[in-house]
Amino acid sequence: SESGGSGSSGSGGSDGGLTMGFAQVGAESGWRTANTKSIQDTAKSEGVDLKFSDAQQKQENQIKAIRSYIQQKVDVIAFSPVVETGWDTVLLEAKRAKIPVILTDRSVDSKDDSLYETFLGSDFVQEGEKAGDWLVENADESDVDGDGSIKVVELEGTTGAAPAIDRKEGFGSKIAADDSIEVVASQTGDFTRDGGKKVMETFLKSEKGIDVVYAHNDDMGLGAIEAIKAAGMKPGTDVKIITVDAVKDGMTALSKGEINFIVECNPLLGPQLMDLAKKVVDGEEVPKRVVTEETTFDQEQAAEVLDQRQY
Ligand code: GZL
Repeated sequence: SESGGSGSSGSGGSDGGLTMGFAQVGAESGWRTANTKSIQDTAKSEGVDLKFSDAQQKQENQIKAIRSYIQQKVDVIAFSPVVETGWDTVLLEAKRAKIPVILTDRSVDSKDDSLYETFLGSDFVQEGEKAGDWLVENADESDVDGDGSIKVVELEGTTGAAPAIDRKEGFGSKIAADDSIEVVASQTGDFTRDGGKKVMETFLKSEKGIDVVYAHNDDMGLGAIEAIKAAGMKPGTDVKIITVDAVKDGMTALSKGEINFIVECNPLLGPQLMDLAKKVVDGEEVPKRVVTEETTFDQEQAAEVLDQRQY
């Protein structure tokens, strides 16, 4: 669906500001909702004429939206690629139309980095490493059934998405330090709560002695909690849970001890995105890569900051 942007097309929006076409992934998670809000709120406060589309997690819809922005001759295109591959053709069309492109949140695997001006987003490999480090450091308490081995089930993000690929890589590289830790099952829950619940239900049937759940985002972790409770187990106690994002619902579960550790992934990219867009449209140099600031939370830290969280 496409919305917003009553401004004129071409250089300079309706009020002389710039016109941006933004092709969003979808509305699959609390993180995505917060990310969309940050972009839309900042566009409004910065006088950016924003044309916005939601691709319902389908690459073909994002490509369609980017093509429509090219037709409308927007000043700049920004998007979060739902998967890493398959973007070169449409990005080449934008380049030929002389419309600069900014990648936000997720990146593309294109060899030709002249197809975009800059990539603003988190370091997902590092997020996975932080999750793996925590498990290695807390291995003793994570061997819940005390059988000497730590059996992990992994709820992966959208297949082919940069955060799913990189969070898996980062986590795996760190737990390799302790051979008592083993990922016994791993499957995509597509970053949604329902997906996480369904996959966890199958894991609880197929795997005996699960000690830890590593979910690539809070929403799948919250879905897993529903399945764990339905199986008569206490999440955070009978099964340790590690997630990524630190959205409100995840932090609430963490403060209650139903999740044990959360790696933050900052969705509030609006201000940096609009700043980069203005620089790019004005022909100013921008760094090829801008990494977002973010941290980690244990139960006590979550309880401390919960009421100040913006998302
Ligand atoms: C990460 C972002 C991911 C979030 C999920 O930057 O792409 O997509 O971790 C969201 O919650 O669905």
